[in-house]
Amino acid sequence: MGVDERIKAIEDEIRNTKRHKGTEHHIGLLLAKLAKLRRDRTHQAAKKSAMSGGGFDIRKEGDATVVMVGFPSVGKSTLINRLTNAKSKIAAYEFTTLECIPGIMEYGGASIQVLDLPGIIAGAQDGKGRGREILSVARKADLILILLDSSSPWHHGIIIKELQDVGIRLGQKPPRISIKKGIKGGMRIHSAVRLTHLTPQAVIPILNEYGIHNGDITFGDDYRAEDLIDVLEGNRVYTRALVVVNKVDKTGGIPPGFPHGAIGISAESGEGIEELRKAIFHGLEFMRIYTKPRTGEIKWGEPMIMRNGSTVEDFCKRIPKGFLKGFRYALVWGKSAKFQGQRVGLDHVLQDGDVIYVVKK
Ligand SMILES: Nc1nc2c(ncn2[C@@H]2O[C@H](COP(=O)(O)OP(=O)(O)OP(=O)(O)O)[C@@H](O)[C@H]2O)c(=O)[nH]1
Ligand SMILES: [Mg+2]
Repeated sequence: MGVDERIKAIEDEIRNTKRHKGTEHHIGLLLAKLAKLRRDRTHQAAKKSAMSGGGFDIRKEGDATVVMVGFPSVGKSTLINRLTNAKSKIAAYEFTTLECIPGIMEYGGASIQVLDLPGIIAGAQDGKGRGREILSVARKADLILILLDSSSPWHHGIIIKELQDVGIRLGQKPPRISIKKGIKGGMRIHSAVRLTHLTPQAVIPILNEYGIHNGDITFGDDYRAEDLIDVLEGNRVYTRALVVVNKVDKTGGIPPGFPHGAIGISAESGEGIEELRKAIFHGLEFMRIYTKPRTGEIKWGEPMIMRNGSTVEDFCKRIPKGFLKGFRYALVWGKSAKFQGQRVGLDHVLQDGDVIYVVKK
C-alpha cells in the first residue's frame, strides 16, 4: 500500500470507531500513525515543489501576509485585484490562476501582502491540482481568507479539512501541554483539570510512539489525543482565518448554510469590500510601536506597525541601521513596561502603544 492508501485506511478506521475512554488508547495510536504518515507525505511534497519551483516560492513582504484559499472560480483573483495593486487574470472558467500572485494592500498604516492562488479542490493534500503547493503557501500565512461562492456553502467544510490535515490549526491556540523528558522512572502525568478524554492508558502509548518513555507531562486543560499529537509533532501552525462569502450580488446577502460570522462581499461590485479590509486589519492584530529619538519629540503620527506578540528583537530587525548587531539594551515606556523607562532585552514582548529607545554599543 502507498502512503495515500494507508492514510485513507487509518482515517476510515478512526471514523468507524466509536470514541470513548475505552477506545481512546486505540484511537490515540491511530492518530499518531496518521500524523507520521502525513508528515512523510508533506516532506515529499515539499521536496517535489522545491524542485519544480514553479511560481509558488513567494517571498513574504510587508507587515503581514494574507493568503486566499478557495475553490476554482469563486472570485479570488477578482478580489485580490480589488484589494491590492495586483493584476491577476480573471476568467469565467476554472483554474484560471496557475501560480501564486502577490499584491500589497495598504490599510491603517500597514502594508499587507495578499496572495492569490489557484483554486483548491477536495483531495488537495493528496496532490490534486496544485493542492500541495497551495497548502504549503497557506502554512506561511498570518491570516487565511477562506473565500466561498454564495452558491456553494459546502466548500467550507472541505477547505477546513484540507487545511487541518496539513497541520494548519485555524482559530486555535497552541495546546498548553508541556513535556519534560527524564532518564528513568517512567512517565508521570499531571493535570490542572480533570481529564475527561484521556486516560494514562491512552497518553503513555502515544508518548512511546514518539520515543518518550520517562519524564513529566503536564496538561493545562482537558485536551484530547489530537492536541497531544499536535504538541509532539511540533510543526503545527496556529493561524487565524476569515470566512468570506463572495458573489452576494447574485443571492442578495449571505444565504443560509454558511458559518456564523462570515463576511458577505461582491468582489465584482465592491459591496462589503471596505468591511473586509477592516476585518483583515483587525484579524492580523497589529500594534503601534513608537520610537523615541535621541533628541526631539516622539512622532506620534508615525508608529511602526508590528504584529501582536512582537519582541524588541523583531523591532530591531525592522530598523535598517543594524540595531541588532550593536544592541546593548532597550528602554521601554507603555503597557509592556513594569515601570516607565524599564530596561529590557531582545526577548521582551512589546504591546500596542509602547515607546522604545534602543541603546547600542
Ligand atoms: N456575480 C459575480 N461574479 C463574480 C464576482 N467575483 C468574481 N466573479 C466572476 O467569477 C468568475 C471567476 O472569477 P475569478 O476571479 O477568475 O475566480 P478565481 O477564484 O480566481 O478562479 P481560479 O483562478 O480559476 O481559481 C469570473 O467570471 C468573475 O467575473 C462577484 O462578486 N459577483
Ligand atoms: Mg484566479
